[in-house]
Amino acid sequence: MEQSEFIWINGEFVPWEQAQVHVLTHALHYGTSVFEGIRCYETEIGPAVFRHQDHVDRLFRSAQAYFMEIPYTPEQVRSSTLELISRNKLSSCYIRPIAYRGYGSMGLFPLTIDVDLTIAVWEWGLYLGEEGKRDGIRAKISSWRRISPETLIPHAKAGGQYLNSILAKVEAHNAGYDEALLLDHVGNVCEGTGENIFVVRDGVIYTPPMTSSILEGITRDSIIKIAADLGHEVVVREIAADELLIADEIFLTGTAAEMVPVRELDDRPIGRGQPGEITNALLAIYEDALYGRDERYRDWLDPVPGASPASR
Ligand code: PPE
Repeated sequence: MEQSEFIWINGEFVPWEQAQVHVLTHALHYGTSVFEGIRCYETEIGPAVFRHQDHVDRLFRSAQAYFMEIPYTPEQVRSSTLELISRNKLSSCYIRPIAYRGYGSMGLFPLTIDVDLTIAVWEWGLYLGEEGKRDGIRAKISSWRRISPETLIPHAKAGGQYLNSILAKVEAHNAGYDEALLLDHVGNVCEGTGENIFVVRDGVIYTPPMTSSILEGITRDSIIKIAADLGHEVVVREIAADELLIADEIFLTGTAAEMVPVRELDDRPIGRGQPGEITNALLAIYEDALYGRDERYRDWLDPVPGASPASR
């Protein structure tokens, strides 16, 4: 991976190579961590973090779901992240804050173990590649079902929960596909391994609701708003698996992946087997929003202080 200079650990800026944990860190054994994936873009108004506050808020909600008290305020996390980007002299990067049960004791009762917080920033390309974003990807419906609210907390972004995504991802990869789509525990469409899903049919845009065990994506929310502003009808409702096969367009959304058209599902072309019209129209405005080119969405940008468009 692309290294940067410093990582923030429990309030200190530590050189990248020294950012290490003990092998008996609780989270390493039991997955007791919660994290975020955020991106900073080099925008019209200088380096700025996209929907920063919303990501920080979700981090704290995920922590609360697993009884973790983060020993910093959301504002400290936000401002430390901005300072970290600035100290690393980055103008665009991926941001990974993670709160985790640290070193202290073993066993499944976690409440006596301190919660540590680290924030890392580095340059990271698109999850499913530039090519995937431009031409669309080939996806497979996974034989693995998404974690259900009966066994875990799908709305939390917690480390251990990603074993589910990993099973689906490797299965799809080994079968020669770019990405897996998971159904929820009752068989409705849920999401990709690290992306939410949208389906377009007869000009209407559909996406699964909270009750389909999705992670409530911030990119998903941005796309819903942009689509509505463009005058599209957006319907949040349960989607049956077979509706995917008769869709005109399908696309995925997430911070790491951004927005990715699905051109083929289980070896069948979706629509004309290439990114659809509505997908492309939304993608263009979403990119304008990310890079500060559309005034309507400037509120979504949190500028990195001290950096200016000319400071590259
Ligand atoms: N579902 C899952 C399971 C998920 O992990 C993500 C983000 C989303 C939906 C989309 O959420 P949002 O980024 O708020 O639009 N996945 C993050 C981590 C990916 C990773 O592989 O690591 C991300 O995109 O940063």
